[in-house]
Amino acid sequence: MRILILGGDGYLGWPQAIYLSQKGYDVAVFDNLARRHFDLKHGIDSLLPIQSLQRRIERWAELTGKQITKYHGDATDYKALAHAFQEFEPDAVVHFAEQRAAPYSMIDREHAVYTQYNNVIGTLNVLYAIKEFAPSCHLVKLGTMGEYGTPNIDIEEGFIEIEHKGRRDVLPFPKQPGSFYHLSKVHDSHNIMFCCRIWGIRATDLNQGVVYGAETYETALDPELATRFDYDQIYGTALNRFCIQAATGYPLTVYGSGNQTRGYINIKDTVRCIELAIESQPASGEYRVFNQITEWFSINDLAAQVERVGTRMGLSVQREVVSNPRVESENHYYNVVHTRLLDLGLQPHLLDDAELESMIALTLKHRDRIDQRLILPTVNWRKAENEVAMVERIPTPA
Ligand code: NAD
Ligand code: USQ
Repeated sequence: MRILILGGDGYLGWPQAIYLSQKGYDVAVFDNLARRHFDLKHGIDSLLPIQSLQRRIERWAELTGKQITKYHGDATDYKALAHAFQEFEPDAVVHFAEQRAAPYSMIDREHAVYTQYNNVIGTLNVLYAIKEFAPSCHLVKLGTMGEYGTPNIDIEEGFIEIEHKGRRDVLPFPKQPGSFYHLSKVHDSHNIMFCCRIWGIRATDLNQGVVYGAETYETALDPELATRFDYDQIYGTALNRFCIQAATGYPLTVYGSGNQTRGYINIKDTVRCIELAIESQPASGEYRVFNQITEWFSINDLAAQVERVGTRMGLSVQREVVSNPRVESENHYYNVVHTRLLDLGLQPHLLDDAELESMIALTLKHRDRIDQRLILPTVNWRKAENEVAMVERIPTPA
């Protein structure tokens, strides 16, 4: 099968590309390098040194003899996307190519508009490209668990059966997202479901939880195959940040009460979930939703685990309560149905001490690259205009 990976230079897209290539799929990656531009502009960097996309692809070919096709393009540019679809003729397209940081989308109007334009228009273009050039191509789209928010009932897998005034229906699960970024995913989901209905497109919307981990089996084959590992206040996610904080003696940044609970998944499971989605193609016109998590934790649970493992490794790990910059429920019910990927054969890598130890050890190895000035959050959900300069003012690490 021919798989086109949009956003194939990112944290998840690159490991996905080499995972599928290793499995014998014919892979192409498409990316506008927006993340690399963001890093350059704001003086931030991945904890693990990463090679250019060109060099990564060359190194992969040197090591395995397998070729990956590269397209430099922007998903909001229909011509560029159309070219990739026409030339590569994908059987499935895996769509990672979005602005994915909630804090970024909450900086100010400009960043909110960029996020929603980039994500919603990019996805709309992908839907049109499938319709026009590859009508039987399966869209595997990265959604997010945050589309659902934190309702006081179990979160079902995309749909909920409702009885209302004596009548019954199965309807999309209510959405209560918590940032302009998470909202962009909700808008995408609606557009995808609509296009499945009107054009017969086949799609899988993967509502993925927070991903953690620095390596997959393929990226660990060679340092030049490493994927990015973000720890800054904009792109770094909770557990990844806690590991680098433990490694540098920075207090763990628990926002608010720390009782916020989220679904989590190891990056090694992400790549497998996408393969499972690709292998189990939906029918024409079918819109499927899978909840792509393997377990859930509160922020306090995560902090406690990092404290315990870090202390055992001889580190002095402390916790700091940071006034929550986000508007989010800090004490809430959380129970998520997530059986569809397990039914397809997912065997989860659950978070254990060995995994945490290897993440902390990896960050210790690259400790010199950590710039502590990037850690503390300055983007506040309550302000319409955060100082954009808060990112731009950060000096480039020496
Ligand atoms: P990332 O920022 O590391 O990678 C995204 C890639 O897409 C980048 O290489 C970027 O340059 C590219 N890109 C962005 N907009 C583009 C456009 N318009 N055209 C072409 N390329 C574009 O993010 P990631 O962590 O790899 O996330 C990938 C996807 O998975 C995103 O859609 C994200 O919302 C979703 N997701 C991520 C997580 C997580 O914890 N990382 C969790 C759930 C869902
Ligand atoms: N948090 C802390 N301390 C930190 C960072 C975060 O307490 O230093 C808290 C946040 O307040 C929030 C939770 O941790 O309650 C998760 O925040 P996060 O930054 O780890 O993740 P989030 O902003 O939700 O976004 C990430 C990815 C996004 C993906 C999403 C999955 O960046 O692309 O869509 O996880 S989900 O949350 O399930 O929607």
